[in-house]
Amino acid sequence: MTIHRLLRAIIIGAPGSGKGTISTRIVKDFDVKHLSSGDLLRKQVQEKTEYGIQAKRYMDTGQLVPDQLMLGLFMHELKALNDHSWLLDGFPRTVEQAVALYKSQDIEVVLNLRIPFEVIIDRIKGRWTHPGSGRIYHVDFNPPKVLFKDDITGEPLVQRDDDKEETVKARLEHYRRLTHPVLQYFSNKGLVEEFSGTESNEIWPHVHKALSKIVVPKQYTHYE
Ligand code: G5P
Ligand code: MG
Repeated sequence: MTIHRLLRAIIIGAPGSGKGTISTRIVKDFDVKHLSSGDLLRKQVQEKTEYGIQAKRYMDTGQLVPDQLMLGLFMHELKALNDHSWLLDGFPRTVEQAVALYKSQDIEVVLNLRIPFEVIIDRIKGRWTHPGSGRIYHVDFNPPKVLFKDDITGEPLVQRDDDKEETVKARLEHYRRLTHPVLQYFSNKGLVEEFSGTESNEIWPHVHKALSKIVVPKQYTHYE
């Protein structure tokens, strides 16, 4: 008999490193809920909530949203996933966020995607997203079946407001300055697994293997 464990995982990487892309594959193969801080914020912006109105001006210039705002929003959403396995994408992004999370949750693994910065700008230029679901496409790497239309709903795809080249450069700089220390923090606790490469397809089997050591993939649980 297989013992079911809850997975508590974090995926970290620079803007455009493939966090969303790899997360989609993890959710497909493992019984885990994906919580993306960027998707959560974009939903608040779209719905013009108080959080969304405050967050938008930071997001549009590539800055991080202040910790207090982010912690209030994200930790509330996380509470709703108490009985589930989860994968956090884009959170924590500062040491203050990491400390708050670590104090309240048992983290099992931090997946760090190490992609050369040169590759990133090109990836982001070609990204199109479906705002309703957060589904991600890329004109070459992962094109939609019909150009600029979501595969599932047929609704129009959009480019993110913060995907302009200047804003991407600012996001990369904030990543370097504020998120590298988060990796150091988790590294000191022995939680970080590194995945280096230039292609998500090349990185994915290694991520799959690392997670399979912690929890059983979906396809195997069917036969119990
Ligand atoms: P987000 O939304 O967390 P970022 O900047 O961390 O945004 P982003 O841009 O969402 O990260 P990603 O998820 O790492 O990137 O990458 P992705 O979308 O999967 O892949 C990028 C593109 O490359 C896609 O088109 C994909 O199809 C393509 N691609 C993937 N793999 C390959 C490949 O192998 N080859 C090729 N050719 N293409 C590929 O945060 C946004 C903002 O929200 C705020 C901040 O303002 C932030 O800037 N925010 C926070 N602020 C404070 N604290 C937090 N915790 C915050 N979280 C978000
Ligand atoms: Mg993303």
